Amino acid sequence: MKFPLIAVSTSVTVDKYPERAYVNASYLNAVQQAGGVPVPMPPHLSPAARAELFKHVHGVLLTGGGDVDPARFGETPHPTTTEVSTARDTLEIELTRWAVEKRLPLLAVCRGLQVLNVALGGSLYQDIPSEPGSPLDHSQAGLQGKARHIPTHQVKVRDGSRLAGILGALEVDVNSFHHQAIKRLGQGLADVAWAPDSIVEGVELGEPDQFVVGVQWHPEELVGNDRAAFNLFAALANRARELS
Ligand SMILES: [Mn+2]
Repeated sequence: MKFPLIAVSTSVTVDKYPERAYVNASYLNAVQQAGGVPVPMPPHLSPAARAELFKHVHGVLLTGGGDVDPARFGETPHPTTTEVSTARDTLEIELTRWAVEKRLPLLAVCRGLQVLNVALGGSLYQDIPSEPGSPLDHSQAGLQGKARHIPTHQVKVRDGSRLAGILGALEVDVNSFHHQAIKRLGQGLADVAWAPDSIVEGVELGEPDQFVVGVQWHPEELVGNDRAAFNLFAALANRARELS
């Protein structure tokens, strides 16, 4: 039994002293529950350190967090734009392109899905209530603090998609903490899951032999009592194990 190494991107504090790199423990727990060894990769790693780590990891998990800089897809920032880190964007876009090129399995969560999309040339709605507008609350407003594991909207998954196969379901109830969403899809990405308001909630790279999957919700918070959520991490770890 091998333990694949999974690169896990981290958040960074923005405009706070001291500057910190950090990652929610739920991601680290989920990767380990699935049999992988999480390797946090903060944007503070030097190019040489990154290159060295890239050589050793077998899979990539892009985590949630602040907004991708709208300049990355040619737009000026909406007033609600929050926690933009150029260093984090750069590292994660690099990780994404590297994983795609090297055909390493990649699971992208929330902001991660947005990074994946932008790294492949796509664009984002910067603030769902403003554009495209939606009657659905994607921020779980009113459910604060420890309620991150409570699902608040449904997602429908395309039958026959890789994501449907992994989840083992065509409908899942999900938690939701995002105000951005996919607008134009990145090169080679297919949208394969949607909220009831048609916001894209899942994507995958079209090529059948490549494991690149993104979800807009937060399965890392659900793995304890949601088989479909656990299956996402298990699929990542299992695919990575084949390369370890
Ligand atoms: Mn949502």
